[in-house]
Amino acid sequence: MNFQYIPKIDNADQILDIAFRAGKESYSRAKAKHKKSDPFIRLKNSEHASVETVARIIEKRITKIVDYFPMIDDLPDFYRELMLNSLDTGSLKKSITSLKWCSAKITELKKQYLRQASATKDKTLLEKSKKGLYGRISSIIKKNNDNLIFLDSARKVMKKFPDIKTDIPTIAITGYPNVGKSSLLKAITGSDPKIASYAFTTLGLNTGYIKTRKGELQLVDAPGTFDRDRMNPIEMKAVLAIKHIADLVIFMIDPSESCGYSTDEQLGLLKRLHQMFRKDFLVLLNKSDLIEKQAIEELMKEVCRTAPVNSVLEISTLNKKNLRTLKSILLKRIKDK
Ligand SMILES: Nc1nc2c(ncn2[C@@H]2O[C@H](COP(=O)(O)OP(=O)(O)OP(=O)(O)O)[C@@H](O)[C@H]2O)c(=O)[nH]1
Ligand SMILES: [Mg+2]
Repeated sequence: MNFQYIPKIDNADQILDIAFRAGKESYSRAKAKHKKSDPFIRLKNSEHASVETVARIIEKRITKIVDYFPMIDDLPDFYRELMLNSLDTGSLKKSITSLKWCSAKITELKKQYLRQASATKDKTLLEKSKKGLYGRISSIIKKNNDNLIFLDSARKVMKKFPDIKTDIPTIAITGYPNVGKSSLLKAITGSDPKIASYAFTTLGLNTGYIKTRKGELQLVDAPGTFDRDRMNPIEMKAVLAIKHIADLVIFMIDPSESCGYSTDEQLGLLKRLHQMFRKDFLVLLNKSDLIEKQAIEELMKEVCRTAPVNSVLEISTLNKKNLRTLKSILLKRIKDK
């Protein structure tokens, strides 16, 4: 799902300004069109055109805003929990309801005006009731200014939601910073995440896809150390992705410790994540190009003592060691689910 393209939401003054300006233009156009008509009919037609335009523009703008915000209860679990954790969803629902009411009210007032205007033969009354209508429209929209401002701030939060598919087989790649998670994503999916020799390079959830016979396999680079008391917004998104979307979790270890974390620390995180998520885990010992075979074998035994994971594989994203094997393991493990 993608929330990245919700357009900016105007405030009350901006909406009114656009609507009334367009109303004025419609008025002038209608006046020019009915140049030869009786002056009262000409006025009536011009006023009608103006009112229709003002109401149409406001109704259209509000419908667009309302349509962009999804019904929270209809969202997939991942996005629903993400919304609940990152937004005041009560205020969101209230703002949307209020805007819907506001649009319906403006439609009703417009119809009321047009009925009265069609019936009248009094020029002063015609002009007075249009003035009254525009006054009420302004006041209704201005009363909703806080809702419009709130929705625009919600839009900015939602823009940062990751674009993840929630209905295809998915693998989450976890592990300490700098162990090579993004390098793996790039090597096996061809996506192009940022890779660097310092920790916390990935500041969002990168995704990559592998084509399979039945469709696609999604890989999500889920960065973070997942310290319960100090989780940042990216880690929170990663936790939700692992919890709600991942069918399999890859835990990546850097046995060379060039990532800046000892193997003991990394095994500690593996244990914690395994207990936290209770999912199917596959452990990868990356950067095998930097370490002796014997050290790798010892670490494999250590991994199995730490957590009952289903398989451990040594790889190197640098020289592509075992990446083909890994791909076929992933496809098989996902097929079995
Ligand atoms: N020697 C060697 N270096 C590797 C290997 N895989 C990744 N690296 C290097 O390790 C560093 C970190 O790689 P990233 O892919 O950015 O690591 P990450 O786990 O995504 O890091 P964060 O985004 O900070 O969590 C980079 O300098 C990579 O070039 C490997 O197999 N061998
Ligand atoms: Mg990364």
